[in-house]
Amino acid sequence: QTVVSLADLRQTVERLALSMPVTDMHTHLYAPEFGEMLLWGIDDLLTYHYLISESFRWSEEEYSHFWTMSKREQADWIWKLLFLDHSPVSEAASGFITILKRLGLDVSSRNLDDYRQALSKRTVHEQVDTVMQIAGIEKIVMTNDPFDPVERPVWLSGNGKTDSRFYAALRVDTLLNDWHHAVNELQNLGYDVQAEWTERTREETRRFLAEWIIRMDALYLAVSMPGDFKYPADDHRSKMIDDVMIPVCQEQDIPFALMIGVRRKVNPSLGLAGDMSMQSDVSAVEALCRRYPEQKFLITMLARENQHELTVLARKFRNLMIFGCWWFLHIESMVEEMTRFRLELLGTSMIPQHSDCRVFEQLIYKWEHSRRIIGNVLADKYEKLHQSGWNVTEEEIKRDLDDMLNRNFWRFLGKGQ
Ligand code: RAT
Ligand code: ZN
Repeated sequence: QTVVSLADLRQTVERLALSMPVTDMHTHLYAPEFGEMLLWGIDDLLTYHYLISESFRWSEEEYSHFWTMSKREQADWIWKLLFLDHSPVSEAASGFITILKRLGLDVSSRNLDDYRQALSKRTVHEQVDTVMQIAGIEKIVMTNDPFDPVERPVWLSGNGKTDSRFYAALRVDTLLNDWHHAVNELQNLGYDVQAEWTERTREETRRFLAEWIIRMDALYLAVSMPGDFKYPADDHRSKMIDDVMIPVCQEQDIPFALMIGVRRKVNPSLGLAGDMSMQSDVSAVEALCRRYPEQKFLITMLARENQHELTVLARKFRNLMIFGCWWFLHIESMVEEMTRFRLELLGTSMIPQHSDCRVFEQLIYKWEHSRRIIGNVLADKYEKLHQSGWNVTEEEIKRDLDDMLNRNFWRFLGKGQ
């Protein structure tokens, strides 16, 4: 095992950061078995909700008219506004260009129909294989909701688990954030629940979760929370967490993932693109970690202002794993800033990124952009060590990257290979 010389250090770290296999621990992607739920191709890429909100900044178009357009028309509209009339310098727009380039399309032609045609020759299976290979993604964790009428039958028919590259995460937003609706859904699925928090309701909600965790082989429970999420509090969320989520997670031996700091629908006319970020109360996570030391929590927050405090909290609780640069933080400047202070506060004992992809080819740009930054920040740290006489080997660089891009997640789950 030879040490990497200072001259080769940065290049070696970059090469490995760009190529080490990744476990993408939170996405909105689906295995091909999920049919239309798996979005891919040019028109889905251009109608990504991140690009929709950026486009409206350049247009007087009625929101309602946009939503009556076909997907192809929406894509044409976005392409013109964000790529032809202005330069695609934003993270999401430049990401689309990275995708075109890596797929081997002629970026300089700016010919959207050529791109469409090139991709339409591919089958979904070919595209999934190609993209995973280009992006170096080995394992993908989906976002799975038993209340979704399109998704549910795939699980009930046993087809949800056929592709071993894809894993499930059971999303529990409705149970925590819209109990009224959840009661209806649970009743329709045959669970004996009612709006009041009775013992029978608690039991049946636990039974529902346990059955679906087992059916999906879910790796963790997940929820997104508004910034004003408080814990403990005298409210539905705290009762649901204490009486249902935690007991079920403990029994099934899986973590609970909380993504905190979203303010939904600040502009409802924008649909999915109309959500905003807000500051959160880190002490809610602190209280959970202290109260349930045996329970693992995967946590990410949406406000930049919360990141440092949350990272410090991870120094205090080993049952807390921070992950990803979520949503509006998934831009190069924030990834750089966050990765740097996370490394400085926690070393490599964190999960620096997840993709949150909704459209399959996005794996290419989201990971390429982040891998480059992670590699660069890490290289700075190794160079500094080198100056003090601490030399790393290529094996050690691989180990460190493997921890951050892959193994920390599995180890935290208790499934470290
Ligand atoms: O990043 C996104 O695409 C958001 O719309 C959300 O889906 C968020 O990531 C979430 O999981 O709630
Ligand atoms: Zn998400």
